[in-house]
Amino acid sequence: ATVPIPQPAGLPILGNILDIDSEFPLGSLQSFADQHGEIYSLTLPGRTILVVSSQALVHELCDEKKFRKPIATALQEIRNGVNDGLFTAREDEANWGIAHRVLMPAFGPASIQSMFEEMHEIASQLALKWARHGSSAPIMVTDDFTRLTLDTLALCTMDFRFNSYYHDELHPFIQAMGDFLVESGTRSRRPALLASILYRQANQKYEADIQVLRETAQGVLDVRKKHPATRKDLVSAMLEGVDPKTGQKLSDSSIIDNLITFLIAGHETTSGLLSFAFYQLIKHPDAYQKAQGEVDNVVGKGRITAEHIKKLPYISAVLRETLRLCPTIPLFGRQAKEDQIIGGKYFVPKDQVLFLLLAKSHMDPNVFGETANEFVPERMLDENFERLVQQYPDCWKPFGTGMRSCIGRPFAWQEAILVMAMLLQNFDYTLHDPSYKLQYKQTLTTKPKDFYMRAKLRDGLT
Ligand code: MNH
Repeated sequence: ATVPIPQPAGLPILGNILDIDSEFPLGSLQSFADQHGEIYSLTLPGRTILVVSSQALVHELCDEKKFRKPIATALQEIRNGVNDGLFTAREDEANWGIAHRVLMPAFGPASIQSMFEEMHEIASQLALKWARHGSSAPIMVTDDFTRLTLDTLALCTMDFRFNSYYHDELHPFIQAMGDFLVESGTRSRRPALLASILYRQANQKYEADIQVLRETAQGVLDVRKKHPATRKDLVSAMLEGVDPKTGQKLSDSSIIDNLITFLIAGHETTSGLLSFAFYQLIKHPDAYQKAQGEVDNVVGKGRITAEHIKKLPYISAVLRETLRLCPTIPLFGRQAKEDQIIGGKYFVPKDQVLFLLLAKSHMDPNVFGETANEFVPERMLDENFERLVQQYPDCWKPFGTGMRSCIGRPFAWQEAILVMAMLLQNFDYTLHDPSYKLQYKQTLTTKPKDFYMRAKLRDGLT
């Protein structure tokens, strides 16, 4: 027998839409979970979604035989700019498989390691900036890390320099991408009927932004076609790669879709991770000492090299624990392939969309015990982490699941460890405003809001 799925009371027609904070929807989803438990249903204009927030239910939904990635809400709108690129392709679209098989090797270990020097270069630009600004200047953490992650991604994968640290204004591409993402989110919450009449100006700006994105990507592609592969990177893989299964290559428009996709998917997430990691370390002096001590022991005062990256387990644990408490993609979707019963008692019809609320399941007390809400990097040290995910599968899912999980994970990991190590090696950090309380800013991803810190050089720069 099945039991009804709890639902917060709402209004006729509008359903629960007014109960959801449009600035910070995540906060509303979390408080519904506090009130209604591991699963609840939300009624929005035109559709109903289910939200799950326990490790046990998340684990069931990660079953690839029973559930797939849905393309709904904001992802559906992002298709206006990038079509069936890797992130936004539907399961049945052939271009996903072609791009996935062609691009996987570009994210293999050897390939990622070959990007180390260019990652190091951009990280050094940031360190230089902080050194020059001096120890009392407020650092807008998320802004500086967004410049870092975008410049790193574009340089390493496309041989393209945004040079974000050398301009006050962000590159037009970056501006257009930001506006495009925000508008995609907004559009997904607007009633469709009114959209084309009432929002003409917004729609024109949206189209113009998409134009900027596609023309910039086209420019990257043109340069490479004129000067064929002087180096092996993502763009060369896109141009030369042949899909072993179909024998097909990526079309030019598919290359453009995917170049923009990588720039979108590959920067805010890592930038948010680094920002939250610094917040957590500043707030937890013990962990801070251990992380900095590890860098001092392993790297010392010399230059960080690719070999050091695997020898910094505590830094790794800090990053894992940060993504547990502050997953920068705080929820992702699943869709039922058939009628199902989950949790032994909840009926889920075919095609139903469900959200996995990581920002809740990552703190499941059944898994993480009394310290579920606390920052304890030790639990994420390799041995403990392995044991945890074996005993409670899918209890840590910041990179998504199954065949649609993050292709950029090894890239993000190497970059994040390098940046943490270099910045801890060279500076000491404090909050700019000692009374700062963590708040979230939510776009497609989440990051800390209004978080400023200060960086004081320890010795000279290395
Ligand atoms: Mn990433 C998919 C999280 C860094 C490129 N990424 C996903 C998903 C999550 C995710 C979650 C699955 C979303 C879904 O199911 O709808 N990604 C992250 C996090 C970081 C990250 C938390 C950093 C920390 N991602 C990166 C980087 C790149 C990248 C860096 C590029 C170099 N991610 C992608 C792409 C996909 C993806 C591309 C889509 C993969 C697919 O569907 O085949």
